[in-house]
Amino acid sequence: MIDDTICAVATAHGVGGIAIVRVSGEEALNIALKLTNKKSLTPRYATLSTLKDSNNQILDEAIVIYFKAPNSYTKEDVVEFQCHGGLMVANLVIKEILKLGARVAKPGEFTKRAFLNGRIDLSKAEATMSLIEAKSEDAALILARQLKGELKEFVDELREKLVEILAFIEVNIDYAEEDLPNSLQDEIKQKLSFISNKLEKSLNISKSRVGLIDGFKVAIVGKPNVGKSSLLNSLLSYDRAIISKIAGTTRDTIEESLKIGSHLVKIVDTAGVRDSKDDIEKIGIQRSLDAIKDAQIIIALFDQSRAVDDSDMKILNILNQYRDKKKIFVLLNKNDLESKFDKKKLTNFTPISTNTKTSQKIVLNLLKEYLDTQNLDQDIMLISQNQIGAVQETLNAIAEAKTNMDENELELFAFNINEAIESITKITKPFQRDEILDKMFSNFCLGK
Ligand SMILES: Nc1nc2c(ncn2[C@@H]2O[C@H](COP(=O)(O)OP(=O)(O)OP(=O)(O)O)[C@@H](O)[C@H]2O)c(=O)[nH]1
Ligand SMILES: [Mg+2]
Repeated sequence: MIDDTICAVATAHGVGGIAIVRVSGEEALNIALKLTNKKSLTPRYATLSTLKDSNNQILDEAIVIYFKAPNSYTKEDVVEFQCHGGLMVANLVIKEILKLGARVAKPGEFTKRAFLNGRIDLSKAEATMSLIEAKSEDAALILARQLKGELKEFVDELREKLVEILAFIEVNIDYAEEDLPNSLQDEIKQKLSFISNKLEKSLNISKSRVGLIDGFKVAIVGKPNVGKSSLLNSLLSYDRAIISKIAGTTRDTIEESLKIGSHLVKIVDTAGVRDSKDDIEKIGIQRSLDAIKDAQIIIALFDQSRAVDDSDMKILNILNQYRDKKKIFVLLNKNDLESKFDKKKLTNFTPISTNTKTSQKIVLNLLKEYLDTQNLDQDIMLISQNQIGAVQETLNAIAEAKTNMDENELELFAFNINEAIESITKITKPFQRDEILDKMFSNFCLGK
């Protein structure tokens, strides 16, 4: 039972026009009445009011709004004070509220209460948290859809199907003398495949599109001196990386963020990949390989003014290794110089001819075109490790259930389906211990 009253500044902690102080709990209204010196506050009405402390000292002129339980963010009585901006005034008001019996809220505690009081499910709570930190329009749009309950509906629908299967099988465990007829087994297995296909699809989409939320990683790779850093600089429109004609100039990966249309990308310039005996260069090259592994998009550069060599072939091997897993763009750079490069070596890829002067526009267009196709509205995205883990567990339980069905182990089958139901429910209503919830909600920001 939650019986204490919490308060916090709910707006960003910086300079701004207004600062909102939020109070939630049984004492919220009482505290507001004392601060405003009023007898009552009409729910959902904005009232301009002078806030005074117990010594009748004026703290601020504020807009006060009372949200009567259960029609509030937390389902408790909530009062919000829109104070004049800057933290000084808000802190004075908070100090007085503390004297009147509230305590300072922990990060995410308002949202935690909303969850515990059953106003939102966990998928919405997680979306709220991420939305606060959303860095791109893509992310904001996906999260807004989760806030509307899209993921919850998806989970509820699949959960219901699992519950039906469980109910059916439990009846049959009790009554069936013999094994389940094959036709029934097939029907159940089909239903399970329908569920696991849907889950697998959303898992794969979420993996391939993590970039929509966190920003896509784009790695610029190639052997030394092909013009990788020159490309980074032209994409960023400023001289971020050192460029020189000495091969091996970039020693460490350089990562910078860039907005392309509604998308956020992190561009990583890497050390040129070649066989090297230099210890530091070797570390740099290992980092280049790690960056390639991490990225969803690879821009591979080749220098067409030089003949293909072993280092180019090394890069080509790496590209072939990731061909099905990542989006790869191949650029034949330095096309302002005479060509000595044998294009036939680049089988499997369609190289685009560039030089430092033309590549900015070409690459930005390629990236934008590709990223625009990634934000498909109809797909259900998973946005957190909690959600991805829950779907993975559900899939494992369903796979085991199918095996047990094949072996006619109906008791075990029922056990697996139960597990699947519990796992998928973790996305919306986890039956987890307090400390796990505490950990999740403490990632929230203060006042939310
Ligand atoms: N002619 C010509 N020169 C270029 C072009 N792009 C880059 N260069 C030159 O090539 C040299 C190497 O460029 P960088 O951008 O430092 O190459 P890099 O791939 O980052 O090299 P490392 O950091 O050593 O791996 C510099 O002298 C650039 O001015 C191009 O399109 N045409
Ligand atoms: Mg470089």
